[in-house]
Amino acid sequence: DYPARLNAAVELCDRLVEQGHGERVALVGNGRSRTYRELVEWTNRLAHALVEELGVRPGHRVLIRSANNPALVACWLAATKAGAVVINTMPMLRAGELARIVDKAQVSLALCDSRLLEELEPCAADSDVLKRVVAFDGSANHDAELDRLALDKSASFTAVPTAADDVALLGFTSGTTGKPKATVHYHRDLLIIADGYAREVLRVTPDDVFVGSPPLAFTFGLGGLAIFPLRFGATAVLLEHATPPNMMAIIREHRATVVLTAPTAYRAMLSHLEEGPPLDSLRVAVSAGETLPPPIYHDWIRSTGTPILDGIGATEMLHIFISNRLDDHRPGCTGRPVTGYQAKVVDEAMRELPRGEVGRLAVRGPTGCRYLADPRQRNYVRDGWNITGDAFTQDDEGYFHFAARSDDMIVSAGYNIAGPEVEAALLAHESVQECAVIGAPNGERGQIVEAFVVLSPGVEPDEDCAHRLQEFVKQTIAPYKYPRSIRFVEALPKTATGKIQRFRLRQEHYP
Ligand code: 3SK
Repeated sequence: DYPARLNAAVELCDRLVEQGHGERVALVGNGRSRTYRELVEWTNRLAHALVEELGVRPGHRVLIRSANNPALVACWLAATKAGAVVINTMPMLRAGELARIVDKAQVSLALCDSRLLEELEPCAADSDVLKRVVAFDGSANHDAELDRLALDKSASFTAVPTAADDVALLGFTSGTTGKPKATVHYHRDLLIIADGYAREVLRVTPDDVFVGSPPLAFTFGLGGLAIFPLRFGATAVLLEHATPPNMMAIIREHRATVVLTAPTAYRAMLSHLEEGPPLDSLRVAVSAGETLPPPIYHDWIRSTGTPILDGIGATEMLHIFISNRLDDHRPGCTGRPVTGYQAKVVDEAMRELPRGEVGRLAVRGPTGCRYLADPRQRNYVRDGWNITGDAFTQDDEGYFHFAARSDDMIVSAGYNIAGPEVEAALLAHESVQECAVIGAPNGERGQIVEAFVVLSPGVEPDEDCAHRLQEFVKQTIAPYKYPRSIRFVEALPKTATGKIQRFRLRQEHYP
């Protein structure tokens, strides 16, 4: 239950000071720590600058462009306090991609880390809607335009008393298909994901220290590295370059308790684990974005002694809606719905399938799914259920198991083969660093399983190796699933958030 009027930014910083957390560290990044009290004062000065100097009014769309750092969080909270609708964007986006976002979201003001102006300025020059780009200093020196505008402003600010269901955030998703959609989220939604998933599944307390790799521009990162710690008076350590070695260094230095990242990064961390002291401050690892292969699940628990919780989320739903639990986690299993969410496995006609059968995963819950002015709403949302792009099964005990992205299901000689299952089998081989499996057209079998494999350092990409991997897969899963074709590649195509884009492999190799 939330009051009819609430401003999420107030609940995520001012409220914590009222609750006595004022002197606790809220954010660490770029060599500095900020307490909750400092964060409130910082966001209030910025909010004054936004309203008084830059003319921000409730409902205005404000784009933020930055890597993960405290200044980004401060700008997001300040714009939210001013009643604006925020669009956080990935630092690696190019002018053309930014232009599509500006246009779709009707962005009138952009706040940009001064180191990232290059791609945004041409986009603003060509835009009819984007009136102003204002730089802030993400590196904590505070000498960019926005910092100067905020400098002499009051440290108190009365936040706009937004309604709980006023729009606070637009999350852009390209999914794995490459056609971006904007998803609409209310002030209330930002609190629901903390009061649901973070409280129930992660059991966050003020003593927690969060670290991780997802960009704050991706709602996985915004939730996991800003909303969750701030809601509970905990600490977030923000890294502009969250490589696996950097994350490990931060876990050790700041005694981090919660880490959030994707399976590939866990795999990389595991391979460096021996090189330093144990990661013994951790109490939980969150894996999402891609399904967690069982070998990584087992190795992580064996090597660190901490649970690794696989879960599935979506920008459409804001955050994770099915998850394993601290006291109930299983390999190769995505878990059960987070309280407040319902999930089912359906066929094309939205009929619920019997347990054990593979179908489309549908989810509904308090945080989604609403697309901004997009005719695809009709395809993806039916009777309030969001039809995800994933194929799942539900077992007799009610647990959900990932089968494939719906478009990753391979049909070969009448067999339905889930590409990710073959990937998991390949990944269990020490020679395989990363891989992606697609269906390749084949005259005889309709499709054959084809694997694109990035080999571990030092392994020769020859026929012998391909043969070894094929035999290994046949020994691991049903032999008909083995990759009849293996291509060795240097890297795999990925989205900005690190999801493997199998559709691009299909397009490139089988146009
Ligand atoms: O897995 C995802 O794609 C995701 C998206 C948004 C929020 C959280 C997650 C895990």
